[in-house]
Amino acid sequence: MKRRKHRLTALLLAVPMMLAVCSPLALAGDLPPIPLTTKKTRVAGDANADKKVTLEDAVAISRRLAGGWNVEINTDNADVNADKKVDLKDVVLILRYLADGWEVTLQ
Ligand SMILES: [Ca+2]
Ligand SMILES: [Ca+2]
Repeated sequence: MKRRKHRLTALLLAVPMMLAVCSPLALAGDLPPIPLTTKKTRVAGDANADKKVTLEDAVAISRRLAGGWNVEINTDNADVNADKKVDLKDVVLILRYLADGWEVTLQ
């Protein structure tokens, strides 16, 4: 039952993210520039550098990966599994982190 709840939560998080990624209204120029981080200011998962880890971060990374949007991300923050690359694994980890209950630690 608990596992089903987590899957439902992840699905509920994924649907608006995909809509945001695919929306024709979500064009370049709608996001502010992303500041660089230092080790002191790094927040794992905070791809848009607003000091919070939210669905917007997963959307920003997804847009960047999809191409076609002029989206800047903070790659240090976005690489949440510390494998030196930003890819869909990082997006999934952020979504699982936000869904809670997956015991995900963002690195
Ligand atoms: Ca953020
Ligand atoms: Ca990564």
